[in-house]
Amino acid sequence: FKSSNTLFDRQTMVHLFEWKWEDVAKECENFLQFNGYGAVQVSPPNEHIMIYTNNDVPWWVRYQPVSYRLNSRSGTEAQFQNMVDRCNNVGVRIIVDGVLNHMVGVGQTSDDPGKGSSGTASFDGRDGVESFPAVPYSSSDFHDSLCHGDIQDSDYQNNANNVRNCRLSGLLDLNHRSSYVRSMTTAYLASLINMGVAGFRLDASKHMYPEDLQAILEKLPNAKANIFGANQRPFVVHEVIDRGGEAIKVTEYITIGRYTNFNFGAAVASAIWKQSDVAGLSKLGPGFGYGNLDDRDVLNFIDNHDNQRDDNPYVLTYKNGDQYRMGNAFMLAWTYGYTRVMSSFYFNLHDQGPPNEGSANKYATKSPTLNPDNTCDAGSGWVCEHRWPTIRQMVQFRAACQGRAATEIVTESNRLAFARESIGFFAMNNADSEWNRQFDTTLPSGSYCDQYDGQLQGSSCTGATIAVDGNGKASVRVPPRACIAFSLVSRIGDP
Ligand code: ARE
Ligand code: CA
Repeated sequence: FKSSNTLFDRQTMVHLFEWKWEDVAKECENFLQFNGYGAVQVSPPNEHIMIYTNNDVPWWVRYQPVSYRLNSRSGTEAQFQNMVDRCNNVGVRIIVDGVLNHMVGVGQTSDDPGKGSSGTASFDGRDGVESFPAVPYSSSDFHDSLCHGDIQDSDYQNNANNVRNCRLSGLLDLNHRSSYVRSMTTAYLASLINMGVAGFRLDASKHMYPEDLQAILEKLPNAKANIFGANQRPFVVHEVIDRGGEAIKVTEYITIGRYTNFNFGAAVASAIWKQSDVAGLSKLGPGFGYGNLDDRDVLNFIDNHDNQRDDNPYVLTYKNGDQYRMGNAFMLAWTYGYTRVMSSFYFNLHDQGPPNEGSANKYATKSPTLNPDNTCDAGSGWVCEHRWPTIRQMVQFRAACQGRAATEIVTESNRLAFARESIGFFAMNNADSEWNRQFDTTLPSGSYCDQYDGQLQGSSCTGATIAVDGNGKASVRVPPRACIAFSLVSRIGDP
């Protein structure tokens, strides 16, 4: 379950958070395939509750399944299949956010009564009723007999069983020890694999026993051979938040896939905020601080849709502007793990949903629109970090450097540079003065275009150019609090 199932030179995925299937399909065709992106993590495709409040639909309705029918705010089953096919056709894979731990919340408010018929399926999630006829699940499929209440904050440190058997913020907790629940969840994931998806981000894996997940995952078919080749297992990344001090540890999940490495974004943010030194990031990999396991165990990212919404986030987000660019550039230049770029919509409030078309159109999700420079129009409400010039260039840099070690590592106070063995060179200067120095780039002689603040357009460069001599040496000026990146794909004058 570890292999990303992407094309060899496309080693980055993007989370197109809350995008509609039709828009994802277009993005694969028009942008992702040309910029080194290998896969898209999509929002949960399952049918979910709908809550209308303050002229909005909160984003998190997607995490409250009412059935496994593929009918969601992002589109219908037919639109989902069309997206999977069109993305696969251009070599971009679809990773589904699978919500298996729970169904809906018990519901306490008039906005959210916990029952109804939001899409095609009726359901009643009220405590003790717990009926989901379109799966079907009934009250005996939930954990109430083991724990009839919510996970408490202290359980995270002290009580692994409560974290797994009690309700995550009021969400009805399925019992995956039951062979019936296992067969329903396996069938859901299997149907997605048979539609051509490459794998899963499994939501809230921490809240399910690894042995139960293993039993579910072992029964899955291989990824479709006509797309992925023979005998390929689906990719699985477990959402397990473990930054140390937890009763449940990421090590419990590494035999059944990768885990979401929340320690990575925390380390990068602290270095860029100068709480530590970016020179230390030259050790960011297996064994760096707590929770950074092997390359093949981790999915690394700067921020995700949850921690970007924290009050005072401990990670960089799009709201940090240039510092966010630096963090992503480092992640994409560095060798560690499989990487994920976050793509957001603008928000002020935690619950705020994606841009919508208002009451007349039942708050349907809006499509992003583009500026002439191929970034997203902020007026459409979408941030599209994955289209920021620096980030899209660095994803191409990563694609070009795939399989190449980081060598010629140079560190100074608040500074770090390294080569990616005869393919690329990256320098990060987090000091307040210019970093002016000769480096061994390992690159063939030639003139290169900076991919951090520029790009190659035909044979001209919109940013700084760097001359590499016959010995691979170059004098590089890295502006304060910025980076320089160049690679064979930004060599000027190449045919
Ligand atoms: C919503 C309302 C709640 C209401 C509930 C039920 O906000 O007030 O009680 O519905 O009616 C998302 C939102 C939730 C939302 C939920 C369902 O974030 O606000 O609840 O959808 O609609 C823990 C888990 C981790 C989880 C995070 C958020 O371990 O798995 O909390 N992350 C995933 C998704 C979320 C999603 C869910 C799970 C639920 O990425 O987007 O929730 O499907 C420590 C611990 C962590 C813990 C963290 C936060 O760091 O180590 O384990 O994460 O604190 O509590
Ligand atoms: Ca559980």
